[in-house]
Amino acid sequence: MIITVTLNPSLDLNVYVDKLKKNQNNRTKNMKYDIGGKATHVSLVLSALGIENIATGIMGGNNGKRLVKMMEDRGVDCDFVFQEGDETRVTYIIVQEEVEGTFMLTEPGFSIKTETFKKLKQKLREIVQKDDLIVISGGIPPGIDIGNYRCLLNLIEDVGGILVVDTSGECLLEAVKHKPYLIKPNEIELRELVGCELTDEKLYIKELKKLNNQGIEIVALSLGEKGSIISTKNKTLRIIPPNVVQVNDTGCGDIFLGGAVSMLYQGMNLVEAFRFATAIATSKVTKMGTSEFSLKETREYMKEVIIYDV
Ligand code: TA6
Repeated sequence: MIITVTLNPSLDLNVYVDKLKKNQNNRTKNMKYDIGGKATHVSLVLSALGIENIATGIMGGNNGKRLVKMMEDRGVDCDFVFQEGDETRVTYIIVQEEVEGTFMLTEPGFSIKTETFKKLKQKLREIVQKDDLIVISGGIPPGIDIGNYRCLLNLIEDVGGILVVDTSGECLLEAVKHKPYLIKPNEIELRELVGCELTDEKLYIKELKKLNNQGIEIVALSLGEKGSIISTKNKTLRIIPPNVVQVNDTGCGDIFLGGAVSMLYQGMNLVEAFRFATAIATSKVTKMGTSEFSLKETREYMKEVIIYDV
């Protein structure tokens, strides 16, 4: 079983404009609510592929109910802890139709009560079985500190869960200490983790190998539209995605992780798992929303993904 944990989910509101103009009235062309990413997106990919999974984490209010309904409508088995009296946050993504690139405005999210966090830990104790893959993505909301985060990772390990972590900053620094099976930093997150400027891919690879030698089986460094570098102790892959028009890049990293986890869980080798991951993220970037992708397009894009050993 795969369980995805999103501590600070978001209801995404995509706002479409021609091109943002400063100090002017930017009339929107369309607005569309979508499922906010992080581990929720991993569940969307798993469910689209018919792979059994449970999406959990902490939600609140009507936004939370709306988000759960949107996920259930896409076949995800949701089992979130709801905190009464608070609303799951909304993230605003401004999508410019005339130029590539988006602007994302995120709220911190509501403060998690001690009781709520206890309920989440209890839920994980109940549902996590030995050798389950536990995908925990995103940052920690107010009310949860790094000590709580450490406690959560320890709990997952104590019940025999295998960690997949996609996070940043102090959470990533903490997660690395738990030797997760897979982490997926981007360039900024890796630089922050190692605490130095990395000017070329050779330096990236050196740092990825250090992380492998610290016990992290797979490090997938996402390089956005430039692709990714996938590193294990005895293999380094450089992956180049197909060249497509980017409509909305938000959520690509999460869908990429969903693709990789789906394939690795089914026993695919590293090359094929990340070929699929790259192809599904490519499909996603061509879509207007933050959680959309097409498996049919993914199968086509897989033929165009370039992968070579470094
Ligand atoms: O990674 C994409 C995404 O999950 C968006 O869907 C949006 O919800 C945003 O990131 C939230 O970012 P944050 O880092 O605040 O959790």
